[in-house]
Amino acid sequence: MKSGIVCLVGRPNVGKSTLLNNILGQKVAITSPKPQTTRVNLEAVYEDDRGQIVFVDTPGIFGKVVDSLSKRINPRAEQALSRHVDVVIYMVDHTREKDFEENKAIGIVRKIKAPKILVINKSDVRTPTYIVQYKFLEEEFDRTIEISALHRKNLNTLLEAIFELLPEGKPMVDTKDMVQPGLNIESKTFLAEIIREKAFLFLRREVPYRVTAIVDEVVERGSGALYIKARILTTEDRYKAMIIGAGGVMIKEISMASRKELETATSKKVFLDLTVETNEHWMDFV
Ligand SMILES: Nc1nc2c(ncn2[C@@H]2O[C@H](COP(=O)(O)OP(=O)(O)OP(=O)(O)O)[C@@H](O)[C@H]2O)c(=O)[nH]1
Ligand SMILES: [Mg+2]
Repeated sequence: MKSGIVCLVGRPNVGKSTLLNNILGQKVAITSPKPQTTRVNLEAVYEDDRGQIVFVDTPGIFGKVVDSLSKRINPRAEQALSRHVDVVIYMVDHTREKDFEENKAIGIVRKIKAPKILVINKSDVRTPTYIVQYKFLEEEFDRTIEISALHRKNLNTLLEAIFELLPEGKPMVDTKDMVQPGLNIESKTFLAEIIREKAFLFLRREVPYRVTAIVDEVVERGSGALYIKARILTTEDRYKAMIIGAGGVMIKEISMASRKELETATSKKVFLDLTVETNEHWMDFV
């Protein structure tokens, strides 16, 4: 059987986390239309009768590192690649021009010796397209595959290619005792990520980059329902006011959307107690 570590890298927003979720057939990573949604390297295990793949989803490689959050996040893709990796998936979005940021990401990938697959994502979108700019990269890669991560197009072809390039070996992770699909994060962190995804969705401009979410308590009530106590942390009082919104409309929207998805994720009825707090140091713990 085949087994190994497959690292997903690329610019922000190309669809890395969407691909991971749709290969696993289960949401493990949050996604959003805003760049730098993923903040930490996330591992998740895929298994079938061909073997086992440990996928590592990484934060998008940002061109201009301006604020302290992206300074912390940006080196993480490179850190994931500096560990042992069996196959690198370099994902590009053909609907965006190949610019300075892309070249920076390519420079990082070029240094890696492992077999590489160029994945051209968002094939469901016809225009605009800059696919010609990306086709030039083909010769540097072992395979080039066009997919639509969102619409699950060509994912089997991609999996075939990954298994071909992976070495023969024993499974690296014992998923028997783990909650499928063998995520490397705790369940409270996973639930907090769902809340952060909804904050990302509703908040505008720089505010999504000034927030994080923490789950403090998960208690199962007698009725089988879950009581979840969580906080959204932000750096300044003025952001706190925006997150709460006039008459509390914004926090209500974030809470409602979060609760709905927390119920799907846990298959339980959820009571969510969500508050907003100013804490200028939260970035130190991300
Ligand atoms: N049309 C289309 N949109 C896609 C496709 N794949 C992903 N997207 C969208 O692209 C946006 C970014 O997706 P993510 O999966 O969060 O991207 P990412 O590469 O993980 O981004 P970072 O975590 O910020 O690095 C989301 O709005 C997705 O719905 C696709 O195949 N087609
Ligand atoms: Mg992501």
